[in-house]
Amino acid sequence: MKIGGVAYRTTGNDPLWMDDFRWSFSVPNGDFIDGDTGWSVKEDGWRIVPNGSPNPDFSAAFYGPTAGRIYSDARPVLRPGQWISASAMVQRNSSDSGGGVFIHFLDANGNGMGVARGTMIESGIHGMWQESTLGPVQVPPGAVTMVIGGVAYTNGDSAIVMDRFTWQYARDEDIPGTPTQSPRYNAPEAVKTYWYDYDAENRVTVAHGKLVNGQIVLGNPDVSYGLAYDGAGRAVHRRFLQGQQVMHENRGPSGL
Ligand SMILES: [Ca+2]
Repeated sequence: MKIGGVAYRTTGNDPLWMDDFRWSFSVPNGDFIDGDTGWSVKEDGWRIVPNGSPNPDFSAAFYGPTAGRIYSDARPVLRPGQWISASAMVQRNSSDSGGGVFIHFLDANGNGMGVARGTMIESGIHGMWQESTLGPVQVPPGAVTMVIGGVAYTNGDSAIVMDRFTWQYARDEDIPGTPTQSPRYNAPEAVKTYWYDYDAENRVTVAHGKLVNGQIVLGNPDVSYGLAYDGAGRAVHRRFLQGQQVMHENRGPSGL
């Protein structure tokens, strides 16, 4: 698909501005259409349950008794300084209950680097779907990935139901001219999966790699690269992935 803007003017010289075009896409199984998959971590009281019209598939439901969170398994790669938005639908079915979307930002070791909270849905007609929205918020320094989830509380009379988790962030697919099939930025990726390889002199030869068939190979090009050294121990050759292809880059001794 394409996104664009249309404008018209009939008089005057003042400019008409458009900016910040965005579109949302689903968190992997963010609508629970595949059932209880992709949401491994659930605090007590959360279950993936069948849900009726107008949402004839599964939803995440929190039965209480107090408060709890559910977390998506997806770990997209983020770019420093980029802006993130997210949303989720919330259905309240009793008083004294609420629910909303949140995002936790993580560094390369899985440590929390910040939390962004969406609007809490805490009022309105029982049974009506309402949208909890988050952001735009900027990725905090040091964060390389994020976790999306839902938080809910209820007095226990009936469940808070959440569904249709979406987010917005820049991916390779969004850059004109790059392959659109790549799932790299939307594939579930576990925290702490980066692998490093070293040569006999304990110098890094693969950074932020991944383990494939027992071998440490290049991973996501945003963070992963390989290095080779000259006789003086200077890193003079760098390689990284572009799509599925390994790219090579020779640098002078002062180039790295
Ligand atoms: Ca659903």
